[in-house]
Amino acid sequence: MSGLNQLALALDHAALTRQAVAQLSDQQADFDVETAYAVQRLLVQQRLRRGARRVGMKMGFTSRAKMRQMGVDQMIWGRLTDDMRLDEGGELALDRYVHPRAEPEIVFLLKKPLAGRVSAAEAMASVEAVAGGIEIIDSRYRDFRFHLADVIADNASSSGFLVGPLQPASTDVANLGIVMRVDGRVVQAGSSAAILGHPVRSLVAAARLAAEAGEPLQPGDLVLAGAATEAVALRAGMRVSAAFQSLGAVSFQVGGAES
Ligand code: OOG
Ligand code: MG
Repeated sequence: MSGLNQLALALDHAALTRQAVAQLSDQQADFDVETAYAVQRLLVQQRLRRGARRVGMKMGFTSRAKMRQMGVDQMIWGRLTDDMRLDEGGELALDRYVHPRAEPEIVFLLKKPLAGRVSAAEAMASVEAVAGGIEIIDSRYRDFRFHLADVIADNASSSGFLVGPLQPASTDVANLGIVMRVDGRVVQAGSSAAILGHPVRSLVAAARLAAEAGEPLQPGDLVLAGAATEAVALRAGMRVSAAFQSLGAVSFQVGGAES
């Protein structure tokens, strides 16, 4: 366990100091997915010890666009904590990250526990509200490059998130147009259908994976279903927005114009 803790501490340190590190799989030949999730758990435990609170989970690589962009072909998940949440319309401090990117997300807010193998109907019955959102991802690895196990250990690149206006759970999220803009210019466009064919399938998978990890989804948890489009690299001064058909829009400003 202490070896895994060392790896978790190295990633935690990288995040705190904004200094990218080498991929763990470069240092350990047998670094596999199971080991990587154990490291992720220890990494997030560090943050919980510093006072952060668990608020849900994020799914990753649930769309072809994301898999293609990052060269990874398997679904992954990570843990969300309250200190990762940014205010809608607020400012992102660029110097808190290594090389952050933004991507549009469909967000589920749960009103009931959801655990194990559930149907899409059961999953939707546990949803309190849905929303459009933006995830800030930031790899702690050099050049934002990694193999599957590396990104899992790094909490699936998760770094921040914004949640747009909450909409009734009855809102149909099957095939919603999504447009991401930087300074008013369209930089990504897609459909929520790109997320496993329907974002609820991501919630179904989240329920199973969270239960398998012994941390079943709870009322009040947020679940990010995974981006439907590629992520966009953030630069000082950018105004980033994501508009979702039926769900409304969410935006933020990239601050910290360093010279
Ligand atoms: C990993 C995170 C993937 C998504 O929405 O697919 C993800 C990464 O791209 O670095 O959050
Ligand atoms: Mg994401």
